[in-house]
Amino acid sequence: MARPSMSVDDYVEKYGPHISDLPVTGWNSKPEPDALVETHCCFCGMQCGIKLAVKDNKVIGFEPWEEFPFNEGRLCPKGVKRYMQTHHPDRILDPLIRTETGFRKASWDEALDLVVSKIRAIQEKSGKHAFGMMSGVSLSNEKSYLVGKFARLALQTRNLDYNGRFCMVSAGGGNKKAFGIDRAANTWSDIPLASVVFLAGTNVSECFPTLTHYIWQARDRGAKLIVVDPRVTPIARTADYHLQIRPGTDSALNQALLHELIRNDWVDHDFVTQHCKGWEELKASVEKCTPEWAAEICGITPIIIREVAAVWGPAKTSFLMHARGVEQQIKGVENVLSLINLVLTTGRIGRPGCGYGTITGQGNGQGGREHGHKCDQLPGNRDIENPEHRAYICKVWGIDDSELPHKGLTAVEMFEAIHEGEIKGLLNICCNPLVSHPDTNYLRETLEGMEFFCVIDFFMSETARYADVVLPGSLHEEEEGTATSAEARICRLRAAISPPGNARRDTDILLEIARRLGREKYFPYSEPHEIFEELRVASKGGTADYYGVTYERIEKEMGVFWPCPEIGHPGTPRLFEDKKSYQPDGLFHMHVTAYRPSFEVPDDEYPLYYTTGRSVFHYLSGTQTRRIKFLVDNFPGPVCEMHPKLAAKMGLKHRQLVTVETRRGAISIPLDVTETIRPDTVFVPYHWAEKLAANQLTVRALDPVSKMPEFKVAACRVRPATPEESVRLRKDYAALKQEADA
Ligand SMILES: Nc1nc2c(c(=O)[nH]1)N[C@H]1C(S)=C(S)[C@@H](COP(=O)(O)OP(=O)(O)OC[C@H]3O[C@@H](n4cnc5c(=O)[nH]c(N)nc54)[C@H](O)[C@@H]3O)O[C@H]1N2
Ligand SMILES: Nc1nc2c(c(=O)[nH]1)N[C@H]1C(S)=C(S)[C@@H](COP(=O)(O)OP(=O)(O)OC[C@H]3O[C@@H](n4cnc5c(=O)[nH]c(N)nc54)[C@H](O)[C@@H]3O)O[C@H]1N2
Ligand code: SF4
Ligand SMILES: [Mo]
Repeated sequence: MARPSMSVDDYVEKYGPHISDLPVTGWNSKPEPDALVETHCCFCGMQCGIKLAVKDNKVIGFEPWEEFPFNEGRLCPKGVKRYMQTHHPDRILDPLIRTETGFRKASWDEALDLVVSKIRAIQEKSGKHAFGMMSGVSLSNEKSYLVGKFARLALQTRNLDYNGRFCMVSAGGGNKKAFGIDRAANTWSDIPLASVVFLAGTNVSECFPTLTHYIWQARDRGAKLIVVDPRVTPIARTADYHLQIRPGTDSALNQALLHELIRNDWVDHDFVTQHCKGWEELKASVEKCTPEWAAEICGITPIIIREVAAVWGPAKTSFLMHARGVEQQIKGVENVLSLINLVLTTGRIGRPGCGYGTITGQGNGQGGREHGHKCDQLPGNRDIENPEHRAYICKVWGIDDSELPHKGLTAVEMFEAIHEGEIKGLLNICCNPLVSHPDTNYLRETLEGMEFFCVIDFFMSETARYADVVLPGSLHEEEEGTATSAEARICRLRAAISPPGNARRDTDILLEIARRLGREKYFPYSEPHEIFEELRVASKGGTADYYGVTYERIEKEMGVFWPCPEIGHPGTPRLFEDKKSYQPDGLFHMHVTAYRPSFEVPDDEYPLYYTTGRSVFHYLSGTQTRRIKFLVDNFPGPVCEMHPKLAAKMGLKHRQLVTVETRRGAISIPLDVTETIRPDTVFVPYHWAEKLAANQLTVRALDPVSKMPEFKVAACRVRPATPEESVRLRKDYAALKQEADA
C-alpha cells in the first residue's frame, strides 16, 4: 500500500489556500496501514472524499482521495482530524444504566430489557404517542430510513423528529413552496461558471472550507462576489460588496433589491410571465420598498443596495447560496423565499452557470431529510398527511393506513410537550440538545423531568449524562451505507472498522429493540444494503426518487445525483433544465415576503443584538471535536466578538472576561475585540455545554411554517464578569483543555 509521499508542508502548499490558510499538522505520522478505505468525512454537508488508513481494526490516519471529484483531496482541519475519534479513550464501550451515584456498566441484555420494559410501561399507561424519538442527520440514509420506520412501526409513535429542525427546515420550507422540491437546484460545478456569486448568511470559509475552492475559481474568471452578513467573515473580506446588515433584516434588503430590479427593468419578462406564478402580486408588494426604506431597517446605506442591484440585475450568469444566517429565524422561510424571488425575477436558474441552492449543513442533512425521520414526512420526501403518499408507503411496509401514525410534533414542540409532561419518555439517537436546542436552561429542566430517557451515542454527550440508559452506538466509519451531500450527490460510506469493545452498530441496536418489542416482521434485514434496497422502492415516485441508484453505481460513478427514477437513468445534477418546477402546475411560485421584525429586538434594557454560529475548528454540539487536542488548542472555548467602538464605549478590553445576558440566561466568556462585527451586535459560537453554552441565551420562538428556532437573533447586554463568574470560567476553560485527548 502506498505511503503518503507528501510532507505536511507539501500538503499545505498544495491545498493550503483552500483550507482557509489554517495549519494542518500531524496527518501522516502513522505506521504502514493494512488498508486504505475510500469513504467520506463524517462532518459537514460537503461530504468530502477521504481515504481512511486502517490497521488492526483501528483508523490510524488518512490520505487525500484525489480522484473524488468534489474535493479532489482537499480537506479542512476537522476533516484531517476526524479519524482520531474511532479509538478515543472516551468511546463508550458498554451499555450504561443510571444508578443513585452515576452510571454502571451493564450487559446488552439487561440494558435492552430495561429500555423495552420502560417503553411498554409508558405506552400502556399513557398511550403510544407518550413515547417520542429524536434523531439526527449525521446518520446515513439507511439509518435515517430505519429510524423513520422504527419510530412509526416499532415504537408506533407519531412523535418522531430530528435535528434538521434546528438546521435545514426553513430552506426546505421555502424550496417546497417555490419549487415543489427540497434540493439545491445545481451542483457546485456551476459555481465557477457564474459571473456573480451571492452569499447570504453563510460563513463558507469556516463552515464549508472546501466549497470556497469553487468560489475562487469563479473569482479567477472575474466573477463579482456579494456577501450579506452582520460579520466580516473571511469570505466577506474578499467580497466586492459586503452588505453588513443588522441581524434579522434580510427580507427587507431583498425586497429593496427586487424593487430596484423592477425599477431598472432587470427582469426576465419571458421567464416570469411564462414560467412563474405570483409575479403581479410580488411586483405590487415591493412598490414602496425603496433602498432608502430598507437601508433604515438594515442599518446600511441605500447606495450599496443600488450598487448590488446593478451587479445582480443585468448579469448573464449567477449563483446564489444561503445558509443558516438567513434560515435560523422566525422569518426563515420568508427570508429564503425573498432570495428565491431574486433568482426567479432574473430567470437565472436551470442553465449552466445559473444556479441557486441552500448550503445544507450536516453530513447527511440532504439525504436524512428525504427518507422519513421528519415528523411530517415519509420516504421519498412524501407528505405524511397525503392519502396517496400514505397508501404507497403502507403498501411497501405491508400495513394498513390505520397502522401508520399521522404527523407528530416538531423538535422544539416535542421537548415542550415533554416539559409539560404530555410526552413521558424519549429515545434519542444522534442529537445533543443540551447544547444545540434554544434556551438550554429550559431544556435541562425538560430532561430532568422525564420518566424514562435513553440515548444512543458513541461519546458521553452532555445530553447523555441525563439519560437512564446509554447505549454505545457506532461512528460513521463503522457501518456501510450512503449519505447525500449538499449538492444532492448520493455518496457511498464504507465500513472501515467494526465498533470497539461492546459497542454495536446503530442499525443492530434499533433492529434488536424492534425485535424485543415484537415487531421484527417489519424489519427483515440484517445489513444496511438490504435497507437501501427497500429505501429505493419506498422512494420511488416521490420527489426524492432514489430508485435507479445502487451501491455499485455510486461506487463506479463516484456519486449519483437524485432524482434518479429508473435503473439506467443518468441522475439529475441540474434541476429545472426544462424550465419546469416540481409543483403540480409546473410553475415556479413567487411569494410575497413582507418584512416583519424579529421575535426579540434590542431595547433600553437589552440594547444589543445577540447572534450565534460556528468556528472552523469545532463541529455542532462539539462532542466530536472538543475531544481532539489539535482543534481545542486552536479554539479552546467560546468568546464574545465585539466591535472596538462598542468595547471602547463600554470601557471593555480585549480578552477581558465579560458576562453576556439575555432574558433567559447569562454566559461568562472572554471578550474578543474585533473589527469584523457590527458595533450593535455581538457573536458567540455555540459548540460548548452547560455554563459555556451560547444557547442559554437564545429564544424558543419558532418560524410558523418550518418550526425552526430563532438562533440568529435575540436582544442582549454585556457587562464585566464578577470575580465569582471569572473563577468559574477559568475552571470551565481548564476543563475543556483536559477533555481533549493528549
Ligand atoms: N466548522 C464547522 N463547519 C460546519 C458546522 C460546524 O459546526 N462547524 N456545522 C455544519 C452545519 S450542520 C451547518 S447548519 C452549517 C452552517 O453554516 P453557516 O450557516 O454558514 O454558519 P453559521 O455560523 O451558523 O452562520 C452563518 C453566518 O450567518 C451570519 N448571520 C447571523 N445573523 C444573520 C442575519 O440575520 N442575516 C444574515 N444574512 N446573516 C446572519 C453569522 O454572522 C454567520 O457568519 O455549517 C456546517 N459546517
Ligand atoms: N445557538 C445556536 N444553536 C444551534 C445552531 C446555531 O447556529 N446556533 N445550529 C443548529 C444546527 S444548524 C444544528 S445542525 C444543530 C446540531 O445539533 P446536534 O444534533 O445536537 O449536534 P451534534 O453535535 O451533531 O449531536 C449529535 C450527537 O450525536 C452523536 N453522533 C454523531 N454521529 C452519530 C452517529 O452516527 N451515531 C450515533 N449513535 N450518534 C452520533 C454525537 O456524538 C453527538 O453527541 O445545532 C443547532 N443549534
Ligand atoms: S469541509 Fe466538511 S466534509 Fe469536508 S473535511 Fe471539512 S468538515 Fe469534512
Ligand atoms: Mo446544521
